[in-house]
Amino acid sequence: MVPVKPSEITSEEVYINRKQFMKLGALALGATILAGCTPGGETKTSVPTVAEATEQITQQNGQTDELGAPFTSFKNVTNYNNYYEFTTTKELVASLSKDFKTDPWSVEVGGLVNKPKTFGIEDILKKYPGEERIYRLRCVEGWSMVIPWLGFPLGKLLADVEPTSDAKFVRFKTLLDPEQMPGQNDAWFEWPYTEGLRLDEAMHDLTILSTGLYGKELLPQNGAPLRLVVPWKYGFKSIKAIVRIDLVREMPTSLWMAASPNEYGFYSNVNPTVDHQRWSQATERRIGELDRQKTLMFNGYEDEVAHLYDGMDLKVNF
Ligand SMILES: Nc1nc2c(c(=O)[nH]1)N[C@H]1C(S)=C(S)[C@@H](COP(=O)(O)O)O[C@H]1N2
Ligand SMILES: [Mo]
Repeated sequence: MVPVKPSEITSEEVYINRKQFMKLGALALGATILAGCTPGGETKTSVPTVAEATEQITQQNGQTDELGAPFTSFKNVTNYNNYYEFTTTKELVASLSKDFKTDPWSVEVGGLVNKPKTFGIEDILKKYPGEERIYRLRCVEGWSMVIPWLGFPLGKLLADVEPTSDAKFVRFKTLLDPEQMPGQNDAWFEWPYTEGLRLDEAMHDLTILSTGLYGKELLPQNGAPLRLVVPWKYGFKSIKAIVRIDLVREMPTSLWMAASPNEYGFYSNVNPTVDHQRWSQATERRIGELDRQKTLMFNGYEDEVAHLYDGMDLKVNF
């Protein structure tokens, strides 16, 4: 990964990828889009008008990830979201979360550590300057984005609280506030949203706490003011609006493991050879594009992270 300085990003720059420009023609001829549609999966996407498709493409800024894939437009990154605390309708998260209060905000870091600490969000921003990380985000539902995050390695913050030798896992929790987050009245899920990583996964340099994207502060829909990003795992591991981080001895149970243990394992590494019980994970649709593409092992970060799972059966530890 070669991080790009925020100052080098010019999201206003107009860029029309030739291949996509040709596809606009196909759209104009009335071609249809086949979106994955699964219960609890990706919502059906209607065919965009030519004007909408043109807008999507011109909002991309010509920059790409290290594999040559263009950034997903700011508009799509901030208007197509999963955030069950607000709604399960991706297109409505932005409007329903717009007044979510992120200031004041504090994050308690504790459990099996020598130096537990409660951080104000302003302490975090000051102590851990953001760096640019361009990562692919692959949702378990079969869609993906390329997002220029701002953030810092989680490992830096964890080192500062000094995990004890008993600490084996890290557990994260989202704010519990049903008044602001009406989705938390849905008794189907065990709120607050909870996620976990093994300590070595949490300490890996690719694992970041994000405070922004596209060179700007995070918006509520993307998990403001602080969210996790673990690019080689399915998107649901990247928990939003974090208020607690605990170092623990036992493997934490995530919200998704509790909701459907046969479908969502603890590891949830992106793996095209291990299908979801209800759909294939072999391919994905990049938001803003029409065709599906092959899903890469560990979401394309195999060289960096495969060693973490040496000797493990990834079909069992899914
Ligand atoms: N607290 C919380 N975090 C969450 C979710 C959620 O519903 N609640 N959804 C997850 C899922 S399924 C995905 S794909 C990503 C989406 O992040 P984005 O909306 O910023 O693209 O957030 C993850 N983090
Ligand atoms: Mo997701």
